[in-house]
Amino acid sequence: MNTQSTAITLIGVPLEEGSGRKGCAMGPAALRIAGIHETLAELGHTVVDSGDLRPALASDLADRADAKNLQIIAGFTRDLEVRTYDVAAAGGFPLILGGDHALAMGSVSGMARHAAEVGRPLFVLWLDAHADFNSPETSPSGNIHGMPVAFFCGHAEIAGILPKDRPFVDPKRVYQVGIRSVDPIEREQIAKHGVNVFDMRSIDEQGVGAIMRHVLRTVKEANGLLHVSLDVDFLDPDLAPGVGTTVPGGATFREAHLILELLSDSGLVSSLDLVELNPFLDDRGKSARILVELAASLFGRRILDRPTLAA
Ligand code: B3U
Ligand code: MN
Ligand code: MN
Repeated sequence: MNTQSTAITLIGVPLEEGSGRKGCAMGPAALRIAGIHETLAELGHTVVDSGDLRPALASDLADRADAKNLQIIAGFTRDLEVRTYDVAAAGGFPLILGGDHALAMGSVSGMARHAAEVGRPLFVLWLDAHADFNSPETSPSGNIHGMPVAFFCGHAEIAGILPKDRPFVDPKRVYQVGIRSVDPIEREQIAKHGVNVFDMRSIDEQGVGAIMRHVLRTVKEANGLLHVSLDVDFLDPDLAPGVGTTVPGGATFREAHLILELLSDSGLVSSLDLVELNPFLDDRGKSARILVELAASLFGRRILDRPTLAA
């Protein structure tokens, strides 16, 4: 990916109803103001901005207290699943501008449908302070942005959002990095289902280089596709304050860049979510700008040219 030109389609998802507070709906606008389109185009890629999703309410579903704003979120999920699938099936790279993390129910499900169609396994790299593996039964908040991983793995039963026959992601192909806030039942669930978790302690002990080389080797050996979902709260709050659920002790600027650079070198990444940016809580666009810088690292920006390190 670092040398070749990629056909990137930006998909704006102004969703905030999954997060329990307002502000993430301004995320796509802030990422555009921070120059996401221009930055990636300057790196030599073909970038098309397909605008923001404006889905209809899923009025066939009943709203419920244990999965808040279900009609709104299901509408976004359905539209984003189709949009993501269409871009990937046409050979493009879907880059989702969030929006809260509930949107990953749509983007990852769309990529899972594409992966199944081309006969390759889908892997997911979840860069987040949270495991997002709750279900309506286990969630302490009812906020759907804490449920997308369990949803796309088929373990959060929120019936009727997507067709019953959709493909699920195997939780053993989900790699979570940066985790430092997990609810008690969630902890049991991720262990039970075999999600691969590299918490902050793993990062401190092993370093992100070793972790990423392990993940990338696994994806490569399986000839997999890799979807990356980057939650702003993966980063340390000093670096990126523009998020509703800051958790101290997050990834540093250099750790985050190294991850994106190694992903870029691998050429394995098929799709990306940038999520949970809340411009209302940000400090003069700082967090939006960092997300754009990280996307630039994924799409080939380098301090210096260097030979690709063997995995
Ligand atoms: N695990 C908690 C909190 C949370 C999850 N994701 C975020 N916050 N951003 C929950 O409500 O599920
Ligand atoms: Mn998240
Ligand atoms: Mn999070």
